[in-house]
Amino acid sequence: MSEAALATRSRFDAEQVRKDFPILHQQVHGKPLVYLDNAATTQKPEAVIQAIVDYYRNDNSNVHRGAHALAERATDQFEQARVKVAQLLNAAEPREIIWTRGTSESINLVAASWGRSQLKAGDRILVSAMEHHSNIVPWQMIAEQMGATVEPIPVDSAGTLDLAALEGMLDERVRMVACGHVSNALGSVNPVRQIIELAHSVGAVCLIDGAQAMSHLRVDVQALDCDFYVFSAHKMFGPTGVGVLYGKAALLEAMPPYQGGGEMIETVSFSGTTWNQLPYKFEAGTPDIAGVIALGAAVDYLQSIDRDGAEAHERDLLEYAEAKARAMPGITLVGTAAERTGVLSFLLDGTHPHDVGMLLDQQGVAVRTGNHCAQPIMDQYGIPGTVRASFCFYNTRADIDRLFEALVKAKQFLVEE
Ligand code: 7TS
Repeated sequence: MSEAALATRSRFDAEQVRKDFPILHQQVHGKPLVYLDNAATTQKPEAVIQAIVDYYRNDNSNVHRGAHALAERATDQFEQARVKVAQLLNAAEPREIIWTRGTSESINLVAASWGRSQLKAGDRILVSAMEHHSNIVPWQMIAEQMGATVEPIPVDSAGTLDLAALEGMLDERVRMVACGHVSNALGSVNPVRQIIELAHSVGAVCLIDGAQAMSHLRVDVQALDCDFYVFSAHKMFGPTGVGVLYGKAALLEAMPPYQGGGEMIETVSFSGTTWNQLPYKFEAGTPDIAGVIALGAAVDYLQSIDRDGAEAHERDLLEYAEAKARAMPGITLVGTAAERTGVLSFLLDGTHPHDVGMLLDQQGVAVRTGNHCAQPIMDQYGIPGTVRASFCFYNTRADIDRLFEALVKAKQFLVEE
């Protein structure tokens, strides 16, 4: 590591940051909690929890409707959150930020609305072989309706996407390339800039699933030139039930509404209804107002920490964990791509991941086991799933020591006795 990188790392104080997350300071099964399931959902800092409480205590009201002070305060904060997310992503305009329920709904929205209006029989949709089901199934659903196909972009045994293979698959019938920024199952960081460029070279549109990227990496949608970028608030320190769809304004303008209801209309009559402008065209019904405002608080939180330091710290955690895994006999790593973040996926030879997960939990260590909703890549590797430890900047080397102490005990129990 360079001296500059070391200096940055030393500025990042994970122990101090941990104090912002009240949930981390508890015992589970009589042991201090080690939370290594951050890819499933990150924990929430006090400021985010407080934003939800403050909203319901002081400002609860519907947005964009009431002619009173509370409604005005709620609307101001709700729209301020949109501006914050637009700034975080460097979107050209706040109206390019659409609130959804999460990554899954964002992808379903694009698949249904863009897909219904743009796809025709014979069109092709490419998704990487390591996608989360949320970035496969909505495409299969719309492809079936429109007579299009969904094809996997090959991924090698290390978990690296095969860019040359993608290039070879491209032709003018490819209309959508949908790819994760970071794999939730393997931790691979995909070369999204090149993927987007390749998609554009044949006139295809590109959707990037940023669910696993937002807590680890900084994202600039204009620099990436990406058409759609989607993520969930709950995987970046915000609440569950809220997600983001970023879309280029021109694409969103051309898309029909996804759901009908209040807010998304301009005028309604039995002779014909007209749509509201962006972003409201895609926001039918009363949204999760508290959740959106709390996502705004999560963005403030992210902007307040030393991101360079956090990234260096997370790199250190992954390297430290990987070195420990390689030094422990009987561990097989799943996902060893050169570019990775946040995830150590592995098997303990001769055991089932679920049994390992249970024994870790009993020792206070929270991980996830299973196929991580990425069954195709697990099938390709011929395994039912993995044990996944997923990291955040509030984790420490001590957490990883606890993980491996617990693994040694699990191994003794499952393999050696
Ligand atoms: N895409 C990726 C890459 C994900 O990791 C997830 C959730 C989703 C989409 C769906 O997000 P949601 O908020 O709409 O549910 N991934 C995981 C996980 O790895 N463990 O639990 C949920």
